[in-house]
Amino acid sequence: MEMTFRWFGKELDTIPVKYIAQIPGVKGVVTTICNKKPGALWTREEIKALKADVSEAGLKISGIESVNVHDDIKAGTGERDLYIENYIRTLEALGEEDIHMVCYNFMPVFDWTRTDLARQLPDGSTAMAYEDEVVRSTDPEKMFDSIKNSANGTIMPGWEPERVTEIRKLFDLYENISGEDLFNNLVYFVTAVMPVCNKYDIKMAIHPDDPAHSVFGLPRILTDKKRILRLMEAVDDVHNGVTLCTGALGSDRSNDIPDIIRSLKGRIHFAHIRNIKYGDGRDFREASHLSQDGSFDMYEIVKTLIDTGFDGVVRPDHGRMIWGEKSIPGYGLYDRALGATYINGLWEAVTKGKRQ
Ligand code: DNO
Repeated sequence: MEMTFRWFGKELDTIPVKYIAQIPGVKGVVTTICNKKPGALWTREEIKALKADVSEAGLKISGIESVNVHDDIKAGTGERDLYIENYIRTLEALGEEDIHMVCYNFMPVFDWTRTDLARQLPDGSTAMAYEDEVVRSTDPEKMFDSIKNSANGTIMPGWEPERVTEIRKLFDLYENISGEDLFNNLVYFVTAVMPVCNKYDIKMAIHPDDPAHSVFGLPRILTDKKRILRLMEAVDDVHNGVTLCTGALGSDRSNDIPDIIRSLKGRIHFAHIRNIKYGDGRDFREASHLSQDGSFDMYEIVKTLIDTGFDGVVRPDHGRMIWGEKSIPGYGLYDRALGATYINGLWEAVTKGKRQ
């Protein structure tokens, strides 16, 4: 496995990339061109510049998180074929630049959703949390405001304030789109990008829906084992793969993560490893990575990845805000670095244990 760290680039991230190079075992970053709008073309020059920023710190780009998919592709409307063509050309440019893993999502309108970006924990740290009742009683525009106001002055990727002006239009776009339509549009998109992925050996790694159920009445299609396997079978190509996000999938407590890992053997190209702690009903809050702090058995998750031969890119995922740090919520340096170190420890223990 390749241990990495998410970095939002020198303009957006509060963390200098050279600090990331000091975390034990981290050899690469997953990153993106942050101000790129979904659907826009990435040029080789821009990718080269991003690579130069990363390699200056002695790191490599282990994958892109994300090349975002335009809502016309998701909804199957308007300029979808034009945006797919741009996506293909972007993949071609990434392939030419020797980048071989791309994470993306197919969630309508919003990327991930949380209702609280800084819930106070007893030890004085803060963590992101989700409360179903808040989503049910808030409208999406208000949600944008509250996210903007509690983002430590940073811009939350996926929740860029200017998007609020498009929200109404986007909700109209999806008004008559069913989950089945969304799934068919996803298959159409994945089928279209497979030839370029095969040519350059680019592994597409779709991120599951976070949380793993509908929010604001929007359709969701990647929430459990059955639905993910349906996508794997619909386009049965190793380049059509998955980001195994434990926190996103685990937000539905009926999802058995080790079982999902086993069923996706060979198709997991990227792992987001983090822990959450369940509250009532669908509510949860994020936790440190350690098993005993949350609801997941992190040892079992790492062991299952290793047992099934997973050899892809790994990163610690959302961390708490600790030691007075102020950064993009979920993406501080300290708690994620602790997470990377913990996952590395589990990895070493399981690997050596297997040899005996
Ligand atoms: C949240 C992340 C997501 C993820 C995208 C992939 O913190 O896991 O924003 O990067 O859904 O496109």
